[in-house]
Amino acid sequence: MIEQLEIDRSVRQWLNEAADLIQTELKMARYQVSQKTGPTDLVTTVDQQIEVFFADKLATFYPTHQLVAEEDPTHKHQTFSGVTWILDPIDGTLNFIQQQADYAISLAIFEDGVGQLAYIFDVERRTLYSCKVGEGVFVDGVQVERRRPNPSLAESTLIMNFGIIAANYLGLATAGAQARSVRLYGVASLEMAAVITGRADAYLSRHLMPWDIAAGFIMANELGLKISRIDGTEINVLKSGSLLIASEQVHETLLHDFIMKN
Ligand code: 2AM
Ligand code: CA
Ligand code: CA
Ligand code: CA
Repeated sequence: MIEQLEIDRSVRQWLNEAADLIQTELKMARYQVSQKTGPTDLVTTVDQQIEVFFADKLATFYPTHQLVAEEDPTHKHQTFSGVTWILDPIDGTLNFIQQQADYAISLAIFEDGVGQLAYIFDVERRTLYSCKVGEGVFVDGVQVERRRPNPSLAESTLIMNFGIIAANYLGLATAGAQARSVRLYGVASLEMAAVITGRADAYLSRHLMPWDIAAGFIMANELGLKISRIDGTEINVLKSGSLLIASEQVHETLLHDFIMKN
């Protein structure tokens, strides 16, 4: 078994250092932006610096642990044996660049494929969502209730991507019109955190990567929330794909009354 307590202490310190680094770069406007696959797929020098920061920490303190992360092609380990850290150095890069808010560091630690530790750090708010498996999910040290409201669709707030809404993909925009409200933040980890803490009842996205979902996946399972692909199938965190995370009744309604019928 990994030393949960020791790793947790280190990670919390590193997240704070990383957040300081991000905010300093932002304040000094020192960072550069470049395109990856196209004009909406951007990376900044800060994304890369944060990934290097954690890669260096791992190499120094946990050299046998593997790193899976977004920006460096050498961080694309494909199996789950041993201890694997899954990192999104900045989730919500467009928000970081355009809004200087609503972006996060997302980090998950798996041992032989089993989630052990998870962190989503909302950098601008300095809000830390954290989970040691078996001990619950915490927001800045305050435990998230495991028992939660289980609202109907009509009483729910859904978070979904614009692509889903624009295409009425699988009837989900129709479902949104029947919900209480629809929101869209552009940062998958914090959108998952909204469902995890009960500020929203579902989040749906069509194309997410392992580092977008890994930390939220561990937290959702810890709380007994429903988490699957949009077609209801099981998630393999190391694979990219769609996401449907929701409280029980809304998950069921979206799946059976909309997704399966469209
Ligand atoms: P990123 O900022 O780390 O790239 C935006 O809706 C959310 O989806 C963000 O969390 C973003 O993560 C993620 N995402 C995953 N793949 C994406 C892609 N190809 N283009 C834009 N956002 C993507
Ligand atoms: Ca990206
Ligand atoms: Ca991301
Ligand atoms: Ca990212």
